[in-house]
Formats: sequence, C-alpha cells, structure tokens
Amino acid sequence: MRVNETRSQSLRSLIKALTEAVIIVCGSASANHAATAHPLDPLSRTELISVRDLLTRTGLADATTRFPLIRLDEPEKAAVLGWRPGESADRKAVVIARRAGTTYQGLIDLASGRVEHWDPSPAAEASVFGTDWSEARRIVMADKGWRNAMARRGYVTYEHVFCAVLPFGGDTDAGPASPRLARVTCFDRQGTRNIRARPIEGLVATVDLDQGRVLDLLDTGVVPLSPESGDFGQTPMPQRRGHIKQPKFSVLGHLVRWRDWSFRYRMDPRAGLILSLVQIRDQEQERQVLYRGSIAEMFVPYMDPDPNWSFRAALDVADFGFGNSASPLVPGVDCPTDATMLDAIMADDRGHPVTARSIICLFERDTSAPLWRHAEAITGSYAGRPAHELVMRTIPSVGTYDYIIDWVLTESGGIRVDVGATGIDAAKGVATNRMTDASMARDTAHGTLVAPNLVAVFHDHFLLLRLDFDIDGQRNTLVRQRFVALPAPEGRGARAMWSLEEENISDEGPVRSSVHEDAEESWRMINPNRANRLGQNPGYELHTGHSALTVLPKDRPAPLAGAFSTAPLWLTAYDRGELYAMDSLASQTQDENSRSILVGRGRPVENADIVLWYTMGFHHLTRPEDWPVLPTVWHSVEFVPSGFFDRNPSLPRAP
Ligand SMILES: [Cu+2]
Repeated sequence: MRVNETRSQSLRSLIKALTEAVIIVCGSASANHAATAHPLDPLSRTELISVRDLLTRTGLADATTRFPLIRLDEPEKAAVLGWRPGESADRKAVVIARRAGTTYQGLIDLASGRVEHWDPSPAAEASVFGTDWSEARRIVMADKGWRNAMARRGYVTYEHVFCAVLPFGGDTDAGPASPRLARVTCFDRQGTRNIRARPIEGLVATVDLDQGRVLDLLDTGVVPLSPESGDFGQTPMPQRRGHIKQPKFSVLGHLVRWRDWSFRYRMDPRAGLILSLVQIRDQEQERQVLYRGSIAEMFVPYMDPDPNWSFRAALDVADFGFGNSASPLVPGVDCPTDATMLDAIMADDRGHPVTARSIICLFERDTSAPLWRHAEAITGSYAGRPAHELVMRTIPSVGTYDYIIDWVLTESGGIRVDVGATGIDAAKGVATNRMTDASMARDTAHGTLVAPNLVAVFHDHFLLLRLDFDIDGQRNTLVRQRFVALPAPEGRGARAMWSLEEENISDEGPVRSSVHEDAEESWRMINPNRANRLGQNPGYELHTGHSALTVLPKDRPAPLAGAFSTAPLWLTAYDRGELYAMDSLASQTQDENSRSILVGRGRPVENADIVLWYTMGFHHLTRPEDWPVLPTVWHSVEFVPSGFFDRNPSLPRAP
C-alpha cells in the first residue's frame, strides 16, 4: 500500500522549513528559445507557464483541467549529441491532462508555441493526483453503506480517520477499466503521528472518482484495532545550514563534473532522477559510457489472498511518479551536512510550476576503505589509495515507503545504483495479539505479526532500471558469459574447475538462460567496433546483487506493467519514446493499445543502439523490527569497466 501526499499539507510544511536552509539553486533552461542551455535540461518555470498558457489560449484546457504529467520530451539522440553550446534545440513538452472525465495525451512545441497533437485517450488512465485524495475521502464519507460499516466499527464521526487512495489494481473483475476507479482504505489516527499504524481492517471501498460514488463496498467483518500508537517521533527540521565547505565537484546548470566523470541530471515527474551523457575522461579523451539512466518502474505486489489485499500491487512510478513523490532531503540525516542540495521545478496538478526545494543532494564520500592496496611482506613496501565516491541522491516517499535512490560514481570507473528501502510496512489489522493465540495460524499465513493486532504482509519489490549504454558510441552488443564446469582432470591434485563460454545476445526481449538454468551467468555490454591497447572490446560488466524474480502464479499474471519482474534482464533496441515497461499511462490502463515495451519485436540488437533493462528484485519477509518504521534495507547493482580501460584507471599514470 502506498499513498501519494507529495503535494499535501504535511510535505508542504516540510518544504517551507527547508526553504530557510541555505541552498544552491541551479540554473535552469532559458525561456529564450534562440539558444538552449542544453537540450536535456528540464522544463524551466517559464516553459511550464507557456505550456499551460498555450493550452488555455487554444481552449484545450480550462480551470477544471488537471495535469497528472508535464515533462520534457527529449530530442532525438542524434540531435542531442550533435548540439553545440549557443545553438538552439528542440524544446517540447509531453502533457497528460484530465478534463471532464477524459484523459488527453499531448505534445507541445515550445519553440513555435504550437500544439503538435492533443489526443483524447478514453481508455487510458492517468496517474493518481493530489485532488484525488480529498475527493476519495469526500466520496466514501458521503456513502451510506460505508457510514454504516464504520458505525459497526464504532465510528460516527471521522475527524480522526485518515483514508488512503490505492490504485484500482490489476484485476478488472469489478468493472470496466475506463472509469477512474480507486480503492479507499482508512486508518484510525487518533493520538498518533503515524497515520498508517492502525488500519480499520476489513473495509475497502471501490470508488469511481469521475462519477463521485462508491461502486462497491467490501466489508469482511470487524477486526480489532491495534492498541499501540505506532508513533516513532518527529525529527526537528534544521532552521539554517552552516558554512558549506568547498565541494570537490562542480555543478554548472545541470552539468556535474567530478574527477574524470561528467554527467547531466534532471528531475522528471514520473521517472524521478535521470542521469544523461555519463562520460569519463581517459587520457584527455571524453569517452561515452551511459547515454541515459533512469528508473522505469517500481512494482510492489503483496502476497495476501484476502480480498482486502489481493488487489494490492503497487506500480509506484506509473501511478504516482518518483519525481512527484520526491521528498525534501534533510542535511545531517538524509544527506551529509556538507552536501550540495539541489532544487527542481515541476508542474503541480493545475499545471503551475512549483519549486521543489532540496529534493536532490550531491556529495563526495570517503568510503573509509582502500580503493586498492598492497602490502609486500617480502620487501616491506606498501602502496594504497583511499576510495571516494560521488553520490547523487533522491528519496521518493511513495505513501508508506521511502526509497533512497543513489546514483554512485567510483574512481575505478564504476557506476552503481544503490536502493535503500525504508518507511512504514503496509500493515493489516488482525485478531491475533501473540503467536500463542488460536487465530495465529490464519492471521500470519501471509505476513509477520509485528505488533499486537498487526501483521506486516509479505511482498516483493521490483525496481526496473532503464540503462541506455552507449559505450564509446551507440553500436553496442550484450554478451552473455556462462560459467561452465570443466570435466575433472586426471592426476594428483585434480580439482573442480570452471571455464567461460561467451555468446552475443541476438534477440530482443528477456535475457535469461532457459536452456542452462543451473548455470551461473555474467553479462557484459561491449562496443565490438573498438579495442583497447590489448585488442579487447571495451565494455562494462554487470555486477548484480540480489535479484529475486516474481513468484506470482502463472494463471494469475502480474498486471502487465509488472510483468518485467519475470526476468532479471531485458534487452531492446533503442527507441526514444520507450521509457517504461509499458507504453500506457498507469497500472489501471487495460486498453488493447497498451503493449509491453519489453517483449521482443525482432529488431536488431547486435552491434546496434540498444537499451538494457535490469530488474532489481527483493522479497520482503517482514520482521517485528520493521515496525513501526523500517530500518533501511539496501540493494545494489554495479556496472564496472571490463576492457574499457587499458589498466586500473585510478593509478596516477601508466607504470
Ligand atoms: Cu517491503
């Protein structure tokens, strides 16, 4: 379960407190289209205003229109790579709007002030937006059936009731997908700041947000409320930041330079932080590594067949947006005290630009471990070097969960994505107090008792990363390296050994070893057209960590957009418009035009411009220690150079 309150009052006050802090505000794209600061810069305040003005002027939007999404439409790769400072560039905005019960998808050309297209998409669902919250609350509280169900639970007034909006979910048996449906589940917030600690269990309303009515009410009976508050305190906000020491990196507009690395960053309302043009300087030459890296989805299916829970399978990027949900970061807690705090400008529900303060932080850290070292016992010599990393961090708070997303660059040429999960477990009210109760077996079949009358339901987290590697150019190949056991050699001292078999991946779609399921694999993205001084193709190898795959039964598949969780790795041909697992708007979209981006479509992927999609999956076996707030759990994936350099790139000079 998750709830988007990014634009709600509580976060607004947090933002206000942080506004007092000394922050470094980055320059943004100029409104003057004659020259563009950079084609990949986010939409500026002026550009966002002009989008809304244009739509209003042309009669396509009015005061009732809501804007679930306004984002930069990235130019074609060739245009970006060919652009030079001082030149103009295409500036276009992708817009998703809701007006009079219809979703519209549009494209605005900012340079010419022209609406390129504006298409009603009746079957397409837009993500959940801010006003849905108050609207859903109003609808359930006006419903007689819901009021009666609440009265049976002892509630006749609702001032201490908090109601969360959940996306309708993947199952469509409760009705057609076209209405704007949501599920509403509520909590008792009396006497606690943790508004999610005491679920009013066994009551879920299915609400039609367009028609303003409850379509269906699920009432599976009264469940006792947890006697505990689940309150975990409140951390005071810093009023002012002290002196910030000189950073060891530079931020110029949206360009970051650190040691040999450089990259551009941008906050996108849906994808969250996007890194582009990630390059590394090698012997006075700027070499391309990653054209674009972003998060494409976060799928969180819960594992409880109870009808109050069976529909809960979050698609946090599609339904809420990692940029929209990015919360202000607090120096000294979320980031080091001397981190550079960065703002971002995004449109609110009404299409007005809003500056989200300090939602990104950037810092160098000393890992307190050697980057490399050797102590030579024979000669008594020693050589070593401390390791530093550059971290760009953002923390979307998607309802219950806070996901710490770190893009990390290392001195040895590595790119790592660390994902920390913290926040509040989605908890279910149960009759069980202790594991000795008669109800225990039934109540804890699909979760762990974390407090009296509360079970944290088992679930998975599947993060999908979209990685457009362009190693030394756009034409790359993905190579599978398979560890194969060698026949045991004869003779004394013979032991088991392995060898490596390599093959190019030549098909789009899931990359997995259906034939050799028991063989361990490693993957390398290479440029087959270049060679290092040893004649090897420059490449980057994937060091994958935890990678759980979906255990959802095949006869009841995951919502289409969550189907990426069935493979650890996917490969597709590059397409500028293919940014998510599915080309639909949100999880509820079931229209026949929706299609999975990741399914192979026979395009060439060998020595071609390709995109790698990595599924970082982890099962969450909930623990009492997760309650009432989850100590951060980290998972990582790293891309390390393999044949990219001629030698260890962190040595000061060639030996
Ligand atoms: Cu979890």
